[in-house]
Amino acid sequence: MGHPPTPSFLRRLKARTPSSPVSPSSPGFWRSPVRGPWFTAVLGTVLLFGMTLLFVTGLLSYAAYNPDLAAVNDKTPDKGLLGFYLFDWPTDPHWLYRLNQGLHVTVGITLIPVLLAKLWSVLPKLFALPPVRSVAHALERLSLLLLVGGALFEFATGVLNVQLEYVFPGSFYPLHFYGAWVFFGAFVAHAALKLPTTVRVLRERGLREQLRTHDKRAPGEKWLPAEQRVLVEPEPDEGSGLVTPRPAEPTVSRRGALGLVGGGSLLLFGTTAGQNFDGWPRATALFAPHGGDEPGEGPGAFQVNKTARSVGVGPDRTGEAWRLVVEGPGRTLRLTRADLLDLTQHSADLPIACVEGWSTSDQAWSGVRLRDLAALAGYDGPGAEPPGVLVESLQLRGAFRKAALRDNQVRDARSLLALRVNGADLTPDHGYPARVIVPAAPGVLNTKWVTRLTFGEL
Ligand SMILES: Nc1nc2c(c(=O)[nH]1)N[C@H]1C(S)=C(S)[C@@H](COP(=O)(O)O)O[C@H]1N2
Ligand SMILES: [Mo]
Repeated sequence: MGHPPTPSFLRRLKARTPSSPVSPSSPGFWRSPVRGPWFTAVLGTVLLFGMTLLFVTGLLSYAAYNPDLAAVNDKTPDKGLLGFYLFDWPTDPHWLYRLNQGLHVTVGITLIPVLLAKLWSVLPKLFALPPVRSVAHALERLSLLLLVGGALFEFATGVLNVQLEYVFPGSFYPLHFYGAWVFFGAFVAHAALKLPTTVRVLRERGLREQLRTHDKRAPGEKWLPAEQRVLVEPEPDEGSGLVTPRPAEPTVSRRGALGLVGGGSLLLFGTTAGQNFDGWPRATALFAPHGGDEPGEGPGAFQVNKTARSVGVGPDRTGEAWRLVVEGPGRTLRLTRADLLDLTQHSADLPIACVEGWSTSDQAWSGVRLRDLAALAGYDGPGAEPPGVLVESLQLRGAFRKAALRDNQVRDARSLLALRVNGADLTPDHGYPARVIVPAAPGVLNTKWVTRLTFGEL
């Protein structure tokens, strides 16, 4: 019909039909051939176990603070039913909190690449249209919002707390605690919904087969042209919405992609785990808080949370003028450090394990048993069992100046008001003249620079 199209017409036509869909809601926008049900299922399975471990160790870590014991410990007074599981945190084994919190923080940090890869693998679904197809679909998307938002929130608050030493002092606990429940609710629903598909996909396609990379090299030839190489096996979509209808040329094989994620995780693990030990391993914890701090040498050369100077504790208040007030029903004592050293001294090998995820090996503490001090305060009659205690520091500003210990913690023979560590007087940074040390307890309950113990009803 008449004239052939002019070159300028063709140019304009081409401009109007872009060669690639621009909207992220069109399936062809997402072109990585790595995406697919199998890749997502593998990452999802790792997270199923990993996130469950994080949730359980998180709840345990929360219980370890004795939040149900006294208002000074409780940063979440409105927890209501969410505190249903709280129990008396035990004092055995003495490394319990060290293990629990080491796992919580180390596994959490290690899972960051897996979480990011999992979110990347399902990214196209975030933009899928129509946004809502039915009531059920709307509910599912809402639960995904809580799931993804909750996961990112928990990782962000956790990492910030670990790295920046309490950017939100006090309020970290409610944020991370309530966030965990929101996340885990959505996580359980999501896992239940996706488990059948995940199991089937993983069963049907063997790991080894999926990780095989085909370069389809013809005999005698070096490489086939790029478009004939298959680095990633095509994978049936099965309505998952994950497989791209317009695969781009692969830049990485599926094995390579998983290797990248695993390698990232290994790198984070290798630069985090060392903070759970003294000596040279600690130097490998590059991303650990206080990473640059040198614990120095000598008996007090193990990790310090807050130095005496940083919280304004000076020799004017820890020297000769210092007294320990021990209070019980109808009895109040004021003791000097010399008085305390005259009492029977006991020792215990115990670690410091911080909520931030770092811990020390066992240190040799010595001092007066808390239960002996309870006896002095009046719990010394026949059959008198020591009660809990409120511990107060002479520190005037900053967090962690007070903490409450439960009766089981006071009664343990290894729970000390420590005066010495590793054969020498406590250093100022470790709480001179006296600090509390309790087996299996989180570091925050091991109050430094103690000036008052109040035994009895909390
Ligand atoms: N008075 C007081 N005691 C305190 C703290 C504090 O800031 N002030 N920090 C607590 C925390 S969070 C930890 S982990 C341990 C650390 O003890 P360390 O500094 O001797 O290693 O001390 C605990 N006792
Ligand atoms: Mo801590």
